[in-house]
Amino acid sequence: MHFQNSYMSELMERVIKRNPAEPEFHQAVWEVLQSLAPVVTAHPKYINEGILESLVEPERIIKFRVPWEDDNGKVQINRGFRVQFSSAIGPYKGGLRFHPSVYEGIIKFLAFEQIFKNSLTGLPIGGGKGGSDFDPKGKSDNEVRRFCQSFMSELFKYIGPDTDVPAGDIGVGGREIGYMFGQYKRLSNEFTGVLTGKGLTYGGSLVRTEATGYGLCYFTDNMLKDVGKGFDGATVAISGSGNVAIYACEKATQLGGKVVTLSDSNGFIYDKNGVDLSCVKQLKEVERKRIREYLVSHPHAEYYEGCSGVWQIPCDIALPCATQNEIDEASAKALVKNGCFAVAEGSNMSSTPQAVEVFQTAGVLYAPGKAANAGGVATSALEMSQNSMRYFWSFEEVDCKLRTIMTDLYRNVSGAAAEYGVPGDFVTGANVAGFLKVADSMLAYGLV
Ligand code: NDP
Ligand code: 2IT
Repeated sequence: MHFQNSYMSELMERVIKRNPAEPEFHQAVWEVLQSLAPVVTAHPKYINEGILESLVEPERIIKFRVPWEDDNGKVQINRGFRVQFSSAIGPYKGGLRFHPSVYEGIIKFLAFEQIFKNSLTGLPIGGGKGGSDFDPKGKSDNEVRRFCQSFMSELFKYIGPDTDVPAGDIGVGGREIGYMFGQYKRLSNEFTGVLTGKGLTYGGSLVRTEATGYGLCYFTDNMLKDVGKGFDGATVAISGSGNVAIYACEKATQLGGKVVTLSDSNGFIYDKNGVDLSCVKQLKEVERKRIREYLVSHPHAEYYEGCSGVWQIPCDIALPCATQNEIDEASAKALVKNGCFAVAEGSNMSSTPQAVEVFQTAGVLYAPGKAANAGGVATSALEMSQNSMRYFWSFEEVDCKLRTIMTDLYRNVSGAAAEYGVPGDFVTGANVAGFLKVADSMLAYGLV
């Protein structure tokens, strides 16, 4: 983690010291600070007013015990978190992740990235994230319900439609949001848009389910068009087989691409004929089975154990949609060697810093998650708008707004990269454009 700028270097050291043993958070902060050096050099006010020191310190961290009873009557204890990182431009907004790997450092990195992502959407939403080390895998519906109700019994004290609006992320989909919304409504005696990703019968928005994956493809399509390319006829490798991966696969296919891979934490499938998405939806959304089961009805496809092998499959476009740091340097080199010309991140911080360097050095179009996957949270903000208006837009209306948001976002990011002398560097573009709106709001408030 080297910096040209000594102020940035000292700030990074301070972040590492004050947040020990949180490598994902350090990585996320480092990536932003190294992009911002030219901005603070041109505008010393951000340093003089302490904006960067404020920005790396969450406004509030909530950490709590979540007791629940399993189907055998045994008491289980998990940890719950909500990191309310920045409310500079709107209520804290960001998903909840339920996964055994969750600890404070993961939630902090996600909440930090969310500040810039949410700013890039152009909508009035601040940055937050939460979750638990609860593992929904293998749990019965009743166990998931008891966990979600207990989680919300504590979290409800700290959130609200104008304060903090959580949503889904890994391990949190429609079922979990339903249980949590029901519990919030009971405890607060209010029917408000306190969560997004709600079911369509109780205040959810059309397109929210599809939004992250669709938005990822809209962003990628804009990025490709700028260099005279497109999805049409391209071979696409996608990792993951959850919410983001499924709808990225759907839209990439609609745009003329052929998606040949999907994965889960056990392994990946390779279907050279193009993935049969209706089968994957049935397996993953309805039956909650493993991706290897795809071969039962598609025996011509191949299945390999382990996740990282998915990046060895030759492709033109790679869309990582599983989890952080899923593309390391070796995987990045394999992608480049096999002729991949574009990587756009559906997952947050999909690539290690070494992998990003490989892509940028090789001239691969590379879009970081905080820009490319912003369609999910943007549509959450549209859900909030509809809830505030007590109104409901059609699928076409929301999809059209999402498409416009992703096109504007791409232009904004690409314009900021060009303005700061690094055209095509979407990491710098996203960090700079996301930062300026938040930082200028903080300046307006005075001491923050
Ligand atoms: P889901 O829980 O629906 O799906 C997650 C997928 O990724 C599953 O296939 C899962 O496999 C796999 N996965 C999760 N953790 C790991 C791991 N440690 N190693 C390998 N594979 C793993 O989550 P989403 O699709 O919602 O989220 C995917 C990514 O997209 C995350 O990084 C999330 O932060 C990001 N994102 C999500 C948004 C949303 O709206 N949902 C918005 C923007 C970004 P398995 O089933 O085996 O665990
Ligand atoms: O990472 C993300 O942007 C999300 N998980 C979605 C957040 C949201 O509030 O919709």
